[in-house]
Amino acid sequence: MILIDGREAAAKLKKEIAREVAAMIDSDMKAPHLAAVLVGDDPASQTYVSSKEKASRAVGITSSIYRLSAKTTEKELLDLIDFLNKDEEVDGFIVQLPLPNHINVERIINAIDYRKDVDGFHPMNVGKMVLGEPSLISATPRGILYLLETYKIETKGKNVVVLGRSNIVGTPMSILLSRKAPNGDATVTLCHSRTQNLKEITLKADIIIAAIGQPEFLKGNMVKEGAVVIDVGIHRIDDEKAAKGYRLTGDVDFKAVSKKTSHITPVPGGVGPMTIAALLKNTLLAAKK
Ligand code: L34
Repeated sequence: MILIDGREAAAKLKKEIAREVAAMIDSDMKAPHLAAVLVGDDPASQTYVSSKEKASRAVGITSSIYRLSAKTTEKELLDLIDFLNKDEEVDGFIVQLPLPNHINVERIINAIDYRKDVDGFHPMNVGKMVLGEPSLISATPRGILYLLETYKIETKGKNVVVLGRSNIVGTPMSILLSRKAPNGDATVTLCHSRTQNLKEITLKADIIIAAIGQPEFLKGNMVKEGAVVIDVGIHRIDDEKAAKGYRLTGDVDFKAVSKKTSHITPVPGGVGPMTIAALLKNTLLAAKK
């Protein structure tokens, strides 16, 4: 069993990004600038946004964070988006999800200038992605493609099962893997909460992408011998024995599933760091446009 090291793969990608940023600065361009908007005080979101800031700085990307209270109105958030759309200093920005319930996520995403939408969530980027046109691609699926490439995992002609149909991960992942492309050409089955006989389907998969949002959902008896498993889930489980009072687990029962896989991603240290590296890559692309 090969453990896919997301931290190592992310470090490699970040090194390439740092080189490109340095070259931009050498040719008298300004450094790319990524802004992040964080609404409320969800502890996990705070961790992810701080990691994004740290990673940006480490590769020479300028970073700024707009921290807003959980009581921020939709109008106030839309005004900030309008400001960031117009701010010539900012090449790309994200609005960290989830947002408080009183804010309509679609309306927020639609308000972002798609050229600055480094999350790749705007309908224009999603549409271009579906059509195979150059676009900003959602960071988590993009990061997973990098992981598969790095570990030379062939997708062409393989049976891939994607668990979960979210706009951010499951849906774009299923489209990207089925595209006519070097890291696509797979036969993809997208499974979700209404899927019947799930186990029969997952047992046929050469590659399983678990993005269903339920801790340890994928069990050992659902995976065939020699499969590749990518765990997108990240859950904080209360644990008195852990230093932080919680431990992290994914959507995969790692202990049982890893006994069967040829390759598997851990949580933490798998997909998470790649999401951040892919976001930096998108920021670089947005800055170069
Ligand atoms: N707008 N919202 C927007 N864009 C995104 O791309 C995200 N996502 C998801 C949640 N909301 C978002 C993230 O940033 C998930 N996500 C994310 C990013 C980084 C990590 C996990 C999720 C990460 O760094 N994970 C570490 C462990 C972090 C910890 O200690 O909690 C890991 O090794 O998996």
